[in-house]
Amino acid sequence: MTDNVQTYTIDLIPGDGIGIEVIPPAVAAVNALGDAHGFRVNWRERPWGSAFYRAHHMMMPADGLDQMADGDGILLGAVGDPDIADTVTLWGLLIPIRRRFQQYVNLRPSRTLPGVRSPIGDTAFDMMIVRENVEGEYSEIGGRFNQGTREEAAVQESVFTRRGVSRVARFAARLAADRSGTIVSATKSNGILHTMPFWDEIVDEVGAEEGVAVDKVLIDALAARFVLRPQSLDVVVASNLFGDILSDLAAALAGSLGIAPSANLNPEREHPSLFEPVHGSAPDIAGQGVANPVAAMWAAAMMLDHLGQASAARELEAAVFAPLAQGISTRDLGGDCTTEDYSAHVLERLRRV
Ligand code: GGG
Repeated sequence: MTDNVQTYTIDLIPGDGIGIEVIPPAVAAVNALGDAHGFRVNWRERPWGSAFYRAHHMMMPADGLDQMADGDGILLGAVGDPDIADTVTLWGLLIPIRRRFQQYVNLRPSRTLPGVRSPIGDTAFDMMIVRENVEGEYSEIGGRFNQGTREEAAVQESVFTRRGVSRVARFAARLAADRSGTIVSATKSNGILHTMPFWDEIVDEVGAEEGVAVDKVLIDALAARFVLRPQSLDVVVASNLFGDILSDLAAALAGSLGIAPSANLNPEREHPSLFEPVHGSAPDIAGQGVANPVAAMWAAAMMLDHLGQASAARELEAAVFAPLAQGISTRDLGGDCTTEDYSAHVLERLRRV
């Protein structure tokens, strides 16, 4: 028998380390919201990652991407294992997903939250980092030469295309048009001779077309500005590598990497988008049950927004942040909650709404 309940198919990849610990509470929260808001999620469990690699010498099945192509989204925990090269784990799972599904925007919100102490004191900020996600410095072009000799060398090429830069800049500009009207663009066009001046030119063109101001800032000065004046930042657009670094910095300034979510978006919705905490597998705390579930739950809220369930997303955000405001937190934020304790507080709030 079929019913008319809106059903979403989501591929679930807990992955490695603390990913396996923070994804179940995110799923429980989405299921609870589905009951209240009249939607359902068909979770397709994908036990892919480093354990799969040990058994099969690959991070996911050869047809793994095909298996997910008809889904409405992907929720991922973390990728990385201390005994397997990061190049194998990342390039065997997360990066192929981002590329095949043209998830060219990696949207990383970062803001100070009530109850969370920032290492820079009381300065409140609220920014959106728009990271280019499928090209740039993350490239397969290059190689190692003359290995084992005194002439040993490594070459790594960056790839910036007009299409790639303009589409991510346009996403950032349209986001800024609804916010401060300015995009801050991370560059290094004084030292990087070809790609960064190209990036600057295109971001300027797109900014003018979209009617927003463009503030180009050298990445070194921008890193300092993140620490000294984060409140002066709203929408930041950056290349793959710069965006990755800046978003970890922003998360640390907001209080912890454990609270930073991200959405790997295919804005045209031709392919599934992927939602994940910014943090990795954290092998130093994996298996102890102390990981912070906030980032994974917030990422699930971003997924609900993308699916068109905005009111459920707002409810989830409110429930995830509320315990923090009452001084309830996990170890990374100075509290004593386990992952399970903190998740129970969130789920209790969702039940009360
Ligand atoms: N939560 C996803 C994860 O495990 N990320 C690990 C990582 O190193 N990502 C690198 C990247 O986003 O480029």
